[in-house]
Amino acid sequence: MPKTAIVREISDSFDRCQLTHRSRVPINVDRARRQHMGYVRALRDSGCDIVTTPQDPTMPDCVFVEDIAVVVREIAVITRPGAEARRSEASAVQRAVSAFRDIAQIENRGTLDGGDVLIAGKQVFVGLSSRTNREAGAQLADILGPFGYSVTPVPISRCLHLKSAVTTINDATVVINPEWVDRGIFHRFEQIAVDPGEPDAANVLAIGNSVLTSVQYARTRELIETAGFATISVESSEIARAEGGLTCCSVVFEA
Ligand code: CIR
Repeated sequence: MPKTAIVREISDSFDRCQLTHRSRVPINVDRARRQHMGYVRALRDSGCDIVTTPQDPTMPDCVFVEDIAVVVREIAVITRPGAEARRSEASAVQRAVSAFRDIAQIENRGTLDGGDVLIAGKQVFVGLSSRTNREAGAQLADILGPFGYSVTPVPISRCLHLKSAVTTINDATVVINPEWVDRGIFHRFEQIAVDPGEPDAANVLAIGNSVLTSVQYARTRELIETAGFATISVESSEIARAEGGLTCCSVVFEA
């Protein structure tokens, strides 16, 4: 099935991004842009059609489109990001997504970052984090329930988002950092635990038959390959300085 990936250019003000669990270090925006180009190339090589949205210099975090839209086969949900400064990112992403799906919205007083939404088949896990609240989880359940999805809340406190701690490789396999999320919640999945020296390595992006991993997490990549999955590694060190990972920079869905 052909896939579409919505991405957004890196903002001129990227070095003024939000940070929660990381300390601020200088970000080289040109290098971040080169890494982002490599990431987009990997998405294209994995079979995605790319839809690019221009950056906005007033929106430092606009590259992290994942937080703005949750897309399933039946509908797209435009979020209400937990960081107030990021709410203006929604309109451009909504325009891009509405070419593909009907749109629903998370409404005030719900706050939701797409980084907290992990979907495996019809099961949706929602991280209750510093960005995402129970109200938004309930709204998401109301929107997706009629399409047969069930929503499971997952407490998250040691990292930014649920998907900082766990991502799916397919509907039966997760990559997980058990220090950051209760692995019992994912008991029905095969679990590939990250190398303990690479806590951020659970954020991988599976597309078709490949798994995008970060160059800097070589030991976890090896564990994923040993489990039988082909990987493509991309540079994302500069993006990591903005507390972003691989899933954050795209919204991928079946066209
Ligand atoms: C933020 O704090 O909102 C951005 N600096 C990083 C967002 C990363 N997004 C994601 O993990 N889905």
